[in-house]
Amino acid sequence: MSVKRGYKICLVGDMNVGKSSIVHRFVRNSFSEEKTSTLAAAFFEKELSVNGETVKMCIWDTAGSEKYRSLTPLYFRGADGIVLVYDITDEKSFLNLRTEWIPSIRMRTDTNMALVVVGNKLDLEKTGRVVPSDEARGYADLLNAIFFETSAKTGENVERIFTQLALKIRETKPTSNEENEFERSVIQIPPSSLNSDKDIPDPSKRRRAHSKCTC
Ligand SMILES: Nc1nc2c(ncn2[C@@H]2O[C@H](COP(=O)(O)OP(=O)(O)OP(=O)(O)O)[C@@H](O)[C@H]2O)c(=O)[nH]1
Ligand SMILES: [Mg+2]
Repeated sequence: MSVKRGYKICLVGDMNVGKSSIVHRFVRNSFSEEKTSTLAAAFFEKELSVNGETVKMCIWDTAGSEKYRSLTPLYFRGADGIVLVYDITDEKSFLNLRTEWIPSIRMRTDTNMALVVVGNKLDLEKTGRVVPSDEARGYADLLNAIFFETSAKTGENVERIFTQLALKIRETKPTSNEENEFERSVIQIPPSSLNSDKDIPDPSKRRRAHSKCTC
């Protein structure tokens, strides 16, 4: 089956909410209890079959750390879909979607951006939940976003984030990222930012390294 579309997806949210764990579960079907904070961003690819069509998901897993906050928009600009992650056991991470992440996204992307709100660490529901499902679902509805609660630890609902997002992108952008739109979403990092931290990956170089990616 040939790959026809590539969708650029970006995960954002506070530190430790489980963005990398969600991506690792989705791409490698693995999970680690260890805390390994992402430096700036990490890139992953995975093909998905959506309604009989193969779609390549090109995923930027960004860092939640304040240190990299000013760089995150460089990764979600030009994205086809954004996954906003909070931790159901950490109220601040949910409040920050409203006060920080959504305003930052709204300032820099078009209002039709396909969004998913994800409450992660569902396996801790019985002992640690502080964000009620209804409240988070209500907020997602206001944003016209898809809503899931997930556990990267058990894998619950993780794949559904990406399949539902791919379907939503296809509905809203039926011709998004065909081969001839390859250059559309090249990310430019200002040289001044690159000089400030050697750990920061240059997304445009990364894209060249993954030259088969169509997004
Ligand atoms: N119980 C439980 N722990 C999780 C889950 N997802 C992630 N964790 C743990 O939460 C911690 C942080 O996970 P990460 O995936 O590194 O979080 P992150 O959002 O990528 O963090 P930054 O890269 O710093 O922004 C790790 O110790 C994970 O093992 C989950 O679904 N359930
Ligand atoms: Mg991470």
